[in-house]
Amino acid sequence: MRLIIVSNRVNRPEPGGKTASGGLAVALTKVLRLHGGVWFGWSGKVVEEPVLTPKARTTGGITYSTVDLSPQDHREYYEGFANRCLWPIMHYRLDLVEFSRIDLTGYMRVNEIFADALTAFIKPDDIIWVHDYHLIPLGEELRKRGVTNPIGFFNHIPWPPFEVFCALPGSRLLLRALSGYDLVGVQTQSDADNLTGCLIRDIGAKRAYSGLIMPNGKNLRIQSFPIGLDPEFMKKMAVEASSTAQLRNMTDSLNGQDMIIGVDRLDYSKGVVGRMEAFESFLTKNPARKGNVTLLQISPNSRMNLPKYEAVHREVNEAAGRINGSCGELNWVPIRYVTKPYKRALLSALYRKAKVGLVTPMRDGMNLVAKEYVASQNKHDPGVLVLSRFAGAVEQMSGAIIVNPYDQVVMGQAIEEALNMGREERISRWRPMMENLQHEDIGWWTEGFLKELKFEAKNVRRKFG
Ligand code: ADQ
Repeated sequence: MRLIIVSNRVNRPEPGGKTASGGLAVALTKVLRLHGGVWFGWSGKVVEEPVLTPKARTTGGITYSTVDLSPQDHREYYEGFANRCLWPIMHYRLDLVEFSRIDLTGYMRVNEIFADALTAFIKPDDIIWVHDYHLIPLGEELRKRGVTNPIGFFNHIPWPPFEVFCALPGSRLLLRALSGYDLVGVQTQSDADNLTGCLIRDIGAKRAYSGLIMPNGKNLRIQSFPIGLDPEFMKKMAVEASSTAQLRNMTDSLNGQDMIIGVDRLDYSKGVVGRMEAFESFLTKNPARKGNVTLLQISPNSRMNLPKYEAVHREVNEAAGRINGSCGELNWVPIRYVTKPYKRALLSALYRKAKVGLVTPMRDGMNLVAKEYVASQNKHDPGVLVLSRFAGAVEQMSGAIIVNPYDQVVMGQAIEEALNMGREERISRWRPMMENLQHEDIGWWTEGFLKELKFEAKNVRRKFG
């Protein structure tokens, strides 16, 4: 059985190419390395007259099959409906939603283009796994074209409750379209409950023993599958990269100071400004700490064509500048803020070096940085994870200090507690988190989803022939 992974963007490794700094790209690369198969989606190129037949290239057992987008498709589908409308609404930010019917039409059109391109090369034995909010209607479009293969969908970002999601004009269109899938996976139980609530209250789906019965009579199962990573690989990278010259230079520049780390794509959902202000609150309450601790915040720019992202970029720059100006000294800078993507090996060594991992999103589907930080630690002297109660990872990372990202004072106190925590307590908090990562790793996630998808698909075929 061949696996076809579909996502908006295909992360094809290019010699000397850029490091991917998105959770989905990192995770799907790993899935296909484990499994082999085809990865289909957008090439990342915008061209005036895109050819609709996918271009395919096979490397390392993975076939990368891509299509280009036209400027109009890119504007309406990707920047418009997906990122100006669905992304904020899924992160509970109704105030930031910019809905437009033209963008919704573009979103549906690109899903049709993807479905046409895919249908042409699907074989009877293929299993199809669609990823993320860009492609909610794709399953239904494939069904319209006669595809009867098992099709699963996984949403990497949160699913908000009825009161939020169903404020979206077009919510019913998207919810009904989910009946094209045999299985819908989300990150957490609360996402599963929210999506179920939307389906029942907005389009009248009914609860049944086997899941939900959609208005068209189709069965739909919704289940949480918290995404994992490869903790052993992360640990190995962290150990190896810790002895590189690059890391040594960085460590020398710290001059014995403790380091706190934050790593996020620059996005309003990640709570970077609040985190910097929490660090400021910590320094104000603990002036003796000035000069002997530093916050390293690594935030590569993302989606910079969108005004909201330009604004976050500005706000983070301003916060870093203001705090460095007011708390810094002639010979000490409190916040080191960099916007470059770094190689994963270097990131893992930086995580290992940091006494505290600050992961404080306002809302996040899972947050792989929290897991990467834990996996990179030295088991004899691990650092402390400070984690937002609104990151999906919180359901598995009970050894973290859990904080409310809207409360900078409490986050400041959490930084203090983390920096002062004794070795024994740090080990006893870290160990169960690492065991969980080892058990619920990326292989567990992939196999768990695919096993349930095959099971559901078989059930449906048995019932409906
Ligand atoms: P993201 O919003 O991209 O993912 P996250 O899960 O934290 O968020 O993943 C970010 C990834 O990018 C991590 O692997 C991190 O190491 C990497 N990264 C960040 N900054 C980097 C830098 N400067 N250089 C190199 N790499 C960098 C979405 C959802 C998440 C969900 C994932 C996976 O928003 O909630 O966890 O998908 O499902």
